[in-house]
Amino acid sequence: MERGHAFGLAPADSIRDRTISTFSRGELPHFAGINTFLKAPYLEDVHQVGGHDVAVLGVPHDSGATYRPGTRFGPQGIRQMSALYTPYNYEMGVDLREQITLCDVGDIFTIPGSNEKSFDQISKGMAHVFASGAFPIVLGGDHSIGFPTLRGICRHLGHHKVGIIHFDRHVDTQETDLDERMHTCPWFHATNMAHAPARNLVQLGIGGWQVPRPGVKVCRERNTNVLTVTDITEMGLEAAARFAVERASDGTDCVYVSFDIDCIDAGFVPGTGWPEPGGLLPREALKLLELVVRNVTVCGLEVVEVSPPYDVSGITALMATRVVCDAMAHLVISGQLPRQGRPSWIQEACAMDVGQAWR
Ligand SMILES: [Mn+2]
Repeated sequence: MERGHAFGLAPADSIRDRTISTFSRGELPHFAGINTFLKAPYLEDVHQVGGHDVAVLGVPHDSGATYRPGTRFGPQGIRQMSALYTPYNYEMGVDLREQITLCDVGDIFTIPGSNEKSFDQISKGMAHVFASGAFPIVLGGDHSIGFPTLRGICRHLGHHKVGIIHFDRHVDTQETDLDERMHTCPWFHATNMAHAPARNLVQLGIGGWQVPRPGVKVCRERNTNVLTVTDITEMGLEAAARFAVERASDGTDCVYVSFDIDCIDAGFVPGTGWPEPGGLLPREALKLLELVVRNVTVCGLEVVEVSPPYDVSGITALMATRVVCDAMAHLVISGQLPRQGRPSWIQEACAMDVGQAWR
């Protein structure tokens, strides 16, 4: 309140609730204000990012979309819908504002005409946030960004290894699509990096009529771990999560979670590039996320493929908000946040074998 009054003036005399300010400063009212994620402070100077437990960064890139674009508006769409949320979750007893320091560092400057230049920008930004010690949460963007985000992390892993838990209807493992590294391709290139072995890639929710055969071939050649929606529902969420945790953690030091919003049934997430019916129910996806995040050492999270131009009432962006907020709460409950010192797998020094060009 002091801050609200200092920066936004005390309210008009007729206002009985004297905690209100004249200019909206802080959370209330939810419909007012400048949208950062969850109304977190906007951090203009990215050199200061290491002073926070969590940094949200937008990656407004959709040049990797092979059909419906629009995910360049994903970060703004998610931020806008996140204004609907308070930092408090009744069921989990977590208050994110009280328990962690969160900032929004804004967006990466992506280059719409070039996936490769955008990838270099994304990797450089991700490496900066990751090396600072702040937990990175990425708002996509199409799924092509999965490769450069993880490449940024690998730059600072030293000799450590990272597993990937990938929620999606699509395998996203082919080398190229339409002659470029598109959103169907991130895990082919990510698992080419020595830090991210393909045997630790777990793919949850795969299925339907949009899984390209070139990608399936790569999954088989590299022995990735695929669970379809049918697998998950038949074995049960607990067993599916246990499988994911075991495979992703086996021989690795941390796990990157890549959540494609289209892993959820198209009826709940129409605002996405390749909607596919028959996906996970929201509560199934959220429960899987809980069982995963609480039981592995997570080094970063991305939520991708929210396309506001195709969205209805912002429900897809709202689902992404929910995924991000739930994940943060699970990180708090499992003791991963706030960070108790710097995790040993974050190395200040760059591993120079991971990309030379984007220094
Ligand atoms: Mn997908």
